[in-house]
Amino acid sequence: MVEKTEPEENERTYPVWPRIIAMFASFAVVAVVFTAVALLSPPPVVPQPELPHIIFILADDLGWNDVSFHGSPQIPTPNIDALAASGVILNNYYTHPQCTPSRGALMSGKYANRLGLHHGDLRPAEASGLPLNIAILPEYLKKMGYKSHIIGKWHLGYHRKRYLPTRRGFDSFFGFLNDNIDYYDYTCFYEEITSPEMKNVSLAIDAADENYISPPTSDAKISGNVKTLFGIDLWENEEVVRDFRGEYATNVFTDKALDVIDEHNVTKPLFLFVSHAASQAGNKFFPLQSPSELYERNNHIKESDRRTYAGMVEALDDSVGRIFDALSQKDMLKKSIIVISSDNGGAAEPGSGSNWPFRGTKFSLWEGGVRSVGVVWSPLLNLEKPRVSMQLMHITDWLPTFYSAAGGDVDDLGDIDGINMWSVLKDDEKSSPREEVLLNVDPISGIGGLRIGDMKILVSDYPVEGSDWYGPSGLEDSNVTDSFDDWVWKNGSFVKDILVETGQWLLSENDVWRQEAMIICGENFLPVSGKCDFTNGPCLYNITDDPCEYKNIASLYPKVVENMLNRLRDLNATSLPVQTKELDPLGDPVCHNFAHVPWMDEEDFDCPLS
Ligand SMILES: [Ca+2]
Repeated sequence: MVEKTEPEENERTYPVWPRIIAMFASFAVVAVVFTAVALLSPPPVVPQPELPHIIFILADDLGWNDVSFHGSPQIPTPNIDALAASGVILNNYYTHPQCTPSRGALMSGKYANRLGLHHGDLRPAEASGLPLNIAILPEYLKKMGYKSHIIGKWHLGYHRKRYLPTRRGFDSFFGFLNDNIDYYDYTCFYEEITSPEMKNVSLAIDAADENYISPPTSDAKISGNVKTLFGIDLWENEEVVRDFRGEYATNVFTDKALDVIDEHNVTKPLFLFVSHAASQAGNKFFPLQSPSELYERNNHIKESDRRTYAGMVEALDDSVGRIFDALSQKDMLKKSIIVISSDNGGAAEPGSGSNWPFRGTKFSLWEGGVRSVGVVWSPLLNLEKPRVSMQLMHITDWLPTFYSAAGGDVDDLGDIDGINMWSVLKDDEKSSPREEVLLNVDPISGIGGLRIGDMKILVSDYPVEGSDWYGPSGLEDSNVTDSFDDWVWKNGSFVKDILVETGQWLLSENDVWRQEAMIICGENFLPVSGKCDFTNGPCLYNITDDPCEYKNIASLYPKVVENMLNRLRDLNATSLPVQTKELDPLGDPVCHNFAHVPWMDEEDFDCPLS
């Protein structure tokens, strides 16, 4: 069961020490002696672990333009911005284009194609998962003495119990196993067309976000060729939590993270993976779900869905603030590395996220799909001022980076694709050791993308959906009047307050810093000569000069195209077979008392419709 955590949300509490002093003072005469002793004594020294605490807060589908530190004057993210303003903004940071591939890459340090997870997301009742013969981040950290906890989304397989996070190095798990849940009732609904003939007719369904598109066609429904999987997906370790609903998921996951921090023995290093549902759509029929007070907070946003979406993002930002506050109260910050990352770009079309001014949306290999939100903050970086990093980085890099920060030898990690960035993150002068990023290569869709240095190549067997530039820019209904910083922080920020109080606030000049993190591309003139048409061959962009992918320059650089295609083929040759499988009818929650479970390890169950 979920335990409510005091204090109430947004109610700032203060360090324990002054409260202890105040308590002593209320005891009459005898206590005066103790009070005097307490006032004269230095604060107790909290023992620190040798190794850093690692707090990884992963947002789901958070778009480039859905945070204010990239310069969007629409959704204020005062806590994330405060971390960015005293940390490192990762402005050349890539992920894969959707959930499962990115999460597999994060956990393993390997590109998704080397996990067999490169053709889309795992679906419920699909007997696939992150390969068991690959060691993952919490397993490596466990050997170093870490306590590891995952809260929120897993989405890396569960058909057998041995795929559960608690069997993969995590000491505890509270969250869900599939792609998405309803933010209030913790059910997961999934639906797909099962007949091969109808799948061909509805090809767009495979390519789009199942959370946003219309349900399968009425023809498919009439013919009975639709498979619906619907059930509870909330877990505490290896038990289904059946009787919990009615509280907002982002707040519940945050409460749980605070419990973990509160109960943690600070002499041990902690790996806390808060894998939020936010800001992905929760439910096919009611995709955008925000607490009403957060909807009200953003009344400057006129478009209703975007305003609801802003509330989802603000809940996420509140979560960052509360987690930071909890770490501060436990005196853990000085040994902490905190990362905020999205797993892919925003669901801009269809959807209410925004990657503006980037091109494309979640699922695509345009920058809007794969160039993701990233921030790292840590006193261990020894920064003298905040900075915007243009050092090329990929989500696979976190495994060796954390391992190195914890004093490990990255050679222990074997043949991974991730590169240790720890020393580079500390030093703006160093160039990134990473020279290329495999964005993805999918043998089924025929879509592939690779960046080497400034250049990026994209290939596809057919025109790619979601290839336009989607708003909102945030400029339409902004209510920023004078200082952008004042607007972002007008309602307070736990993170900023704590950083200022503890002398760790690094910003010396308001507003200017944001401009460095903004991508400005100018007007899209779409020259006919530079249009991308995949039926004519690959498209090539100089991402450094043209981050918004306006001008396809493939015809100007045939040798570059040839070399990059060869490299893409080489990387494709390292792929494992795609794991995507037909849905297993025995995995239907209807067989398992209305819950998504590791069905292949269930002994007694009954499928009424089979
Ligand atoms: Ca995602």
